[in-house]
Amino acid sequence: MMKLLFIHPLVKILAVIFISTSLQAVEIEIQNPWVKLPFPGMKMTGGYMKLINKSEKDIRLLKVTGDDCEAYEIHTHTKVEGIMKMRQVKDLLIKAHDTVTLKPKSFHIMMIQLKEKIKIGQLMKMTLHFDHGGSIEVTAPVKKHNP
Ligand SMILES: [Cu+2]
Repeated sequence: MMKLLFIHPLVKILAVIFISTSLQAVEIEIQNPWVKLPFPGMKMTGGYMKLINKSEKDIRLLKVTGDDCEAYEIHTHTKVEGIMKMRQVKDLLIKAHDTVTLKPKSFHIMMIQLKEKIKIGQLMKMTLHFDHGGSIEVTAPVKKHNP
């Protein structure tokens, strides 16, 4: 009897989370996700993709999580005193009906301290977390460069 009382509310909570996640997933479409093969000996690389906002409202990418490296950061590439530098940003805005492309020398997901050596064709899973509580799981193949 006690067991039933404890399990029941948890099942309910999980169901609510699942529904809100799948609703949000419809509003952002992910195209052509890929992860760059790191330079030999490097444990850091970039994740890239096209983010298409199909909704009436602005949506922000707040953070990225996954199991393949120690940390995922949202980075931009900006020119500081004539030199291109990477900088972490707190979020990434995708305006209503707009598209943001993460690509080399531009916005990217910095994958820091890869746990294992990765190879071309390997599939990397990461979860993108947006404001309004939605998230999307992305599977990105490892490529040498964007085709
Ligand atoms: Cu970076």
